[in-house]
Amino acid sequence: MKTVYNQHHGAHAATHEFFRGRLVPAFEIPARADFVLQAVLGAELGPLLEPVDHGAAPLARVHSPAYLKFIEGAWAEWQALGGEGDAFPAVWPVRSLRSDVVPASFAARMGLYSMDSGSPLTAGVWEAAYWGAQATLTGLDAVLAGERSAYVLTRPPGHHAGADFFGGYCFINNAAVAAQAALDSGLQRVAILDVDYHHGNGTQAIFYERADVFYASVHGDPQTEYPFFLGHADECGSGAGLGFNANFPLPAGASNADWFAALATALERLQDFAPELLIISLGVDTYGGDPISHFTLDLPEFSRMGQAIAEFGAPTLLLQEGGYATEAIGRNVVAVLQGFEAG
Ligand code: SP5
Ligand code: ZN
Repeated sequence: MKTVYNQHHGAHAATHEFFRGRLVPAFEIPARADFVLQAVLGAELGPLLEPVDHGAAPLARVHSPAYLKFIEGAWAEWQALGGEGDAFPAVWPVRSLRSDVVPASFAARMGLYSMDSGSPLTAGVWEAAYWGAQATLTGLDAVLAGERSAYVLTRPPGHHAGADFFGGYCFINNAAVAAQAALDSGLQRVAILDVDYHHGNGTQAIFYERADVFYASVHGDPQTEYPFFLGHADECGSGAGLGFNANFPLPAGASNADWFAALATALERLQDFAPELLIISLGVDTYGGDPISHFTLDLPEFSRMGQAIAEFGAPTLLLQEGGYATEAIGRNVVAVLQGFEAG
């Protein structure tokens, strides 16, 4: 399997994030991708590709121009204000407040264009996220050209980012960019299967009213797990998109048997959709040793996951999302990819 490696990922290097009233060391760090790269190279999975620049237009197919402009220039604005350290939002336009007026204040726009205070915005966030989307598009090119699969090794992740907001460590929604680019290249039906521990609220929202992208996700129940405000089982799509969204929330601590039962149901729903392309939001924070998540998958399960995805039988683009047990991410990802190759 070809791996497209976003070698710009290290430009985004947060030091801290907020947790229970304190700044704690950031979880979403460059070492995550470094460990995966070492594991991918060590496993001799296949060639390593560099991202090819497709420009910003494919990003603007899913994100608003105002949001993209904001993210691109946010660090310079923060610096001009004398910001020290990473930038965090602190105020949001919740119910009864207006989000249709774009404020002049940078602090206000940080809130307008974000969903949480847990996603530090850094000096290199645009460089890393832009090239992550380019790596994604390069991986898509390989699959559209006839490869059975490709894996995109990138960070920051993408699936929490919406059309006009960042959050959950995500800034550009790579899965959404890939799905839209695939449709723009002539495909009719694209499936996104999200196996990250967290529900991919951004991806779901972007395609919620559309019948050309089916979003299915197995994740920790939002009653207790981030992102809390989306990802329930009764979210089935709306309008033309009704019936093209399927969520399989599981309680924190769910057994591996329950996880695979949910995966099987999700894959059945996607099989009925008969997609021409399968995009996997591949978070490995479902790992038992993950520091912020509560499922119990380990190497045999990651391998079995890869096999199940391969047996689906569609051209498959695998995109790196979460996974925070830094030293273990590499072997967990490689287990999925090798399971796929064997499947
Ligand atoms: C892509 C992805 O996996 N994003 C996850 C975002 C999770 N945000 C909430 C993080 C809460 C951190 N909790 C720290 C627990 C320390 N014991
Ligand atoms: Zn996650």
